[in-house]
Formats: sequence, C-alpha cells, structure tokens
Amino acid sequence: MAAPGENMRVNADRLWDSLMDMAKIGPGIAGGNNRQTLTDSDAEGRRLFQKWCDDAGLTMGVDTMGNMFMTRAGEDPEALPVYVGSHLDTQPTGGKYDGVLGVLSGLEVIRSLNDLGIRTRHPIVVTNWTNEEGARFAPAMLASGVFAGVHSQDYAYGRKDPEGKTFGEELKRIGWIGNEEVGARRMHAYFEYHIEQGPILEAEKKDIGVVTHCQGLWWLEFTLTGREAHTGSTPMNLRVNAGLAMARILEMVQAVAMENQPGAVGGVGQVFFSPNSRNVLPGKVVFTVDIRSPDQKKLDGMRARIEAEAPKICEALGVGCSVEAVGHFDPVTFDPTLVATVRKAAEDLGYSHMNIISGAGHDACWAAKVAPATMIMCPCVNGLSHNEAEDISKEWAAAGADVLLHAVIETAGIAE
Ligand code: HGY
Ligand code: MN
Ligand code: MN
Repeated sequence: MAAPGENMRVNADRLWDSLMDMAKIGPGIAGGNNRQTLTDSDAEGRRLFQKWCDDAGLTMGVDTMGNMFMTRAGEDPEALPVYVGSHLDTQPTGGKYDGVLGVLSGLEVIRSLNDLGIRTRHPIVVTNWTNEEGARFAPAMLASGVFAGVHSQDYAYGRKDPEGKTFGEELKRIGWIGNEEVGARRMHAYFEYHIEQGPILEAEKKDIGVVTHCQGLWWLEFTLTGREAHTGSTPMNLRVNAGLAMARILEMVQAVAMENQPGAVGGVGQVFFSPNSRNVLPGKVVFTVDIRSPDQKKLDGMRARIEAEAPKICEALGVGCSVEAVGHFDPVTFDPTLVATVRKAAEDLGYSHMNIISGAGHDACWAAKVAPATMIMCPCVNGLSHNEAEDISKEWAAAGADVLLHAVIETAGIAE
C-alpha cells in the first residue's frame, strides 16, 4: 500500500486556471502583467488571493508591511509552521508567472492536501510578500527584508516611487497595513517555487531546478550633475554633458562585468534624465547600476572598480557624480537539508533535475537569514522574464508544484 502522498500530484488544471485568472488582474499591453506593488491592481490581486485562501479554509494574518500569511492548521499547534511563498506584484512589463507561480502553487499544495484529506503535523503558511520586485519602490525584496531584520520599517515606509509617493502612504491607501508585528513570526522552514528566469533548465532539458544558491547583488544609484543647455546652440567644447558621462559609465560597467566572467553580470535598466526634453542637455541624470555574482569577491570587487572609475569619467567631463547603494544582498547558500528534500522529491516523482544557482533575487534570500530556506525552479521559454512574453508550459508549472507538495509534506510531517 503506497504511503500517504507517495505518488501524490497537484491538480495541474486547477493551478493553471488560477494562474490565468490572476493574470486577468493588472493586465499589461502585450499579454503579460503590470500589477505593480501597492497599486489598485495589486490590491485587487490580493483580494482574489484572499478569497481563494478563504475558500480553502485558511486563516489570514497580515503584518505592518502588508505581507499576507495564510495558515492551514497542523495537528501540533506548538510546531513552527512550514512556509511556502513568493510574490504577487509584477514588473511594469512583467510576465504572468514571476512570483505568482510560487504563491498560487503554495495555494495548490493546500488545495491538494484538502482533496486528499491529509493533515500535517506542522502548520503550513502560504505567503505573499509585498514589493518583491523593487520596480516601483527600491530596493527589491523590501518587505521580506524588513521581516528578516535587514531594513527598518521606517526606512521601508519612506521609500519613494518616481512620482514621489511613499511606500507607507500607498500601503495605507490600498488598505493593506496589517496589525501583526513584522518579523515576529518564526518559521520551521521556507520553500519558494519560482520560474528560473534564465535559459539553463530549458537548454539542459530539465524539469526541475534544485536551487543550491542565489547570486548576490548591488544596486548602485548614480546621480550625475551636468549643465542644462541648448542642444543646438551650445558648442561641443562648452558642454557639461551628464548624458555622455552616463554612457561612458555604462560602457565601463559592461567592461568590468566582462572582465569577471564567468559568473558575473552588470547593466542598467532604469535612467531618468532631467528635464528630459529632447533639445535640452540634461542637468541631472539618475540611473541604477545592477551588478551580480555568486562569488562574493567578484561582487565586491566589481562594486569597488565601478565606484572608483565613475568619478574619473565624470571629472574628465566636468560632471558632478554621487552614488548611493540602494540595494544589496550577499550570495546566499540555501539550507542543505531542504535542498536534499527537494532533490529527493524530484527523484521520487520521476522528474529530471539539476542543481542551479538563482540568477535573480528572491524573498527566499531574506527568509534564509531567519530560517532554513530553499527554492525550487521550473524552466521558462527562451529563459525570458521581466518581459510580457514570459512563458511556461502547464506541465512545467505542475511538475514544480508536485515537487513543492512532496517537499512540504516531507518537512511538515503527516499527522498520525
Ligand atoms: O531583481 C531581481 O532579481 C528580482 O526580480 N526582484
Ligand atoms: Mn520574482
Ligand atoms: Mn521579478
């Protein structure tokens, strides 16, 4: 007789339908999503998730950062819960699966346990972390960072979006400031299931990524000061050209990342020109350099090089230069016991798998500071993410959710 849950699988159609229903909220313009944190569409997505969790018999707790914790009671109320989570917020031109797959697969685990009448010893908590993306309010993983004690809540509440609105005001406006003290919760273990957001699993034809590590990150926000002037009547030798300085810094960042191959990346995704008028040389240019590496020495060495070279580039052009680190986490090693649990679940289920280092940052990186944590990954088409064309198959989605189900049961224990 098979042990309870031995060959158990999630309901792939139900998971897929939930993903498609959530994707209808905060649609993008090209088939993806624009459900940015603390917008009305984020609030609408939260309410739908809350309803689904209520239907599944879960009780909701919300902390003062708006993190949502949906609990399924265990047989042992004293046992620390097993958390499964990710994020429902998206990039402005995000996909339907980044973050959402992990939250809704956590819910699917609950739904499957309910279907099978399986009670676990430890409680299980499905989590939606606020502002994982850091697109609207830097840094990324803000609310899980406050939960893990990395950031103060005051710092987080004061973060501003490009329109000058603060995180605290917006969280209050959408009505999702909870009454739980952020970070008071203790976890027995934390699992995060996420699309790879890179090309490796698809290229290697593997169903499951057994995530052993996550690369570290620096976000360096540069503010360059030039002189506003007419782009037509100002002679080249009289220009104080902050835009040119930015371009040269981007070239330098590219060179520094290429000198640190393999295993380093560097680039810029966001630039603000002021006054941003086509025939005015910019008086101010603000942009964020994003550098990452799984190797601590390389990561910090790249930061040092960039912060040493940028002022020289600016000085040669008479441009002012200041820099502020607005995001950072060191390379993360996930919990070996949980990593082995994920690998065994993939093997028991007959899924192909390989070890992988996460290229993207995740809330699991901060959860790992306060509890044993690890991740599960599925492939994504052409490795594309942070793009509305982000795509996965229903089979890929379900395979990772099956592994999550088995890993959670193994860790939460089946009640006698
Ligand atoms: O930036 C990241 O790696 C994540 O998508 N927030
Ligand atoms: Mn994500
Ligand atoms: Mn993302």
